[in-house]
Amino acid sequence: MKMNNSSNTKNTLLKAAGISTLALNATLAFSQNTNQAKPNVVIIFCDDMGYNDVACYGGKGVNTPNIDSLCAQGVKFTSFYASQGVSSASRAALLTGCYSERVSILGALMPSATIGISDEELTIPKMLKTVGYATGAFGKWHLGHHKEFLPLQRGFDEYLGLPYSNDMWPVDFDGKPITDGNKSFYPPLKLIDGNEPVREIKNLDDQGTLTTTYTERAVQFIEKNKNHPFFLYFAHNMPHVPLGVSDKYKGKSPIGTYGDVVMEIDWSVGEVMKELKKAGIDDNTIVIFTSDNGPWLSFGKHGGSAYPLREGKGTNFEGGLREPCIIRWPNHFPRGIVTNKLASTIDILPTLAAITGAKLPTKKIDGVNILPLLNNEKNANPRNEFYYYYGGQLQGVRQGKWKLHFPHSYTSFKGVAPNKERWPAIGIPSKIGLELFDLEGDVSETTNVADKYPEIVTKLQKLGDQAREDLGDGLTKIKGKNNREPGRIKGTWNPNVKNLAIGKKITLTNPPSSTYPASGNNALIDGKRGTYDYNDGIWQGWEGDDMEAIIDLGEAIDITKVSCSFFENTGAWIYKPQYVEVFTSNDNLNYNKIVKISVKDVRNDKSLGVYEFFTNESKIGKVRYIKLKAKNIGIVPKGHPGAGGKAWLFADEIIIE
Ligand SMILES: [Ca+2]
Ligand SMILES: [Ca+2]
Repeated sequence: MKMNNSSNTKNTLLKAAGISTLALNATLAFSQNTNQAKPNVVIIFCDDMGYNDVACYGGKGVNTPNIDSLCAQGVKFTSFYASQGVSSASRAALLTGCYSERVSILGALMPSATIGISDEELTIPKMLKTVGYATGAFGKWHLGHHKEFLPLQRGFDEYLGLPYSNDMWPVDFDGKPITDGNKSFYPPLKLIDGNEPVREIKNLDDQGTLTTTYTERAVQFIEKNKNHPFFLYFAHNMPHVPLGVSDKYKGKSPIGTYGDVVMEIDWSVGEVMKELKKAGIDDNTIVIFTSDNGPWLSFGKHGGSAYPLREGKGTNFEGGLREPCIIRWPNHFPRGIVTNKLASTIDILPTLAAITGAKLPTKKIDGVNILPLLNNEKNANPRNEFYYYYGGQLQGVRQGKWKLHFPHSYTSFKGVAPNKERWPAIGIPSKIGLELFDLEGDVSETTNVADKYPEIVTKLQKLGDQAREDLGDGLTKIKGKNNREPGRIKGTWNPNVKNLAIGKKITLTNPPSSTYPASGNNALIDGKRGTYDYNDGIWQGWEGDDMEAIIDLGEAIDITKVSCSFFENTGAWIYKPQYVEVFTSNDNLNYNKIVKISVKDVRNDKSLGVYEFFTNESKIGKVRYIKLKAKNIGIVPKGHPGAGGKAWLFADEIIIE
């Protein structure tokens, strides 16, 4: 499709201005002072849908009459951004109104993840509950699969769905069970109702039931809550691979299974709209349709298209995160207008706050109220800047029509031929330098104009500096001042422990990996104990190496016990030590081994836990030096997708009593 070249942009703006006048004359524009009943809110959030995947955004070979009719009845955005080109980060941002870096949910959380969205964050459902909304989430969650992070614990009254992506299952791309390779280590994929698993998704036929199952529950939720305001968060697992479609749409699209799946999503949109009409509430329901990130191009025909945008999912080119977005609220927002002004999923929370009168989070957020845009107010431009983050790296900034990439690596799929049906192709490792693009004239990011506009480059670099100071940047190794902690599974232990070694001297024979240094030298004897998240900045990690620590208590003192805890999360390549030895000495030369604790069989049991190794003498005696050695298993054992690679050993804290 052609869009956003200069003449089209002009047409768009002219058209928008015309409708704006009409809307204002008819006093239909919505303001916060309305006395009407609070509107219901429906967010339909697709997974990996590209910019070019529905008919009203130029998609070919897909018949999407229901989505197109939302377009005709609402506001269509052509510069709307998911906050980041990857699932968990994108979802965290949508539900908190923050850049993902602020709430520290990055990338796609794997089945081995032990974090989730923090309970300290005011999510959209929690916010809307404060003003009387019923809340339901149906579909993909991906903000922490452990019970304490599931939707019911984060503001939703009801939930049915998959806890993460539909490809996180022990099944091969062809739908057959897998016994080796990456996915063999994933636990069975379970559909969760409330907090309980109810059904296993075992094969491609099961995948084909998801869209229908979610739609039925969404429709029931509307039926049940039609008499008071509700928030329906309908997050499809489709069209993320492995594609699954029911018989209703199998073979219906000339472009193949991907088209069938999109058509089934369109059917689902139609069912939701039908139910809203039937309940007589469609006029007072805000419907938002968008997606979490761009198309997964490595899957060829099984991924979507972001045409004419460059690249797709996992990158910070426009194809990675610029999404179709339609927002419809009849009699309030104008019909059938198109805006090319910037907006993002992070703007939805503050906009809903403005509409419903709910109080904004007290913590800092990044979203802005885009009601002026939705009301088509003259010259409205509530968001003029956007930061392109990915996994903690600030890879670019946009201001107005200008986009500056900071030098970074990415994987390109330009010109990469698709692999066989359902199997991913391998992309090309690529790099981009400091490059400036004019997104109005060159939406495909083809021509770097940095040399031509040095003053724009300088201006955008300054914006980048502000973002780095606030949220950090892995590319320039700047730590942000205002990143907040994710939710973590708390240990059953006290995070602050008494330890005779606090303030004493510790020497490590092998330094920990530079990726997991924790707080530095004294991390193992600082009185603080790690959570169930090895990434919490408290655990020290050794890759392939053993841990050996010598603690000097300064003088010989009476001690009764030495212990040390180790983290195990084999899905993340972290194993218990093979054995732990404890020695004591009074001269730092002659050591007396007091115990060797061996683990019979360190295996790939997919376990997650913290294991405490301790001496069991009732009294050790007067000693000055304590040496503790933990033997890394070294190599990841057979049967693990990482077999043969270096195993990790994570330790904290060495407690002397
Ligand atoms: Ca996604
Ligand atoms: Ca510690």
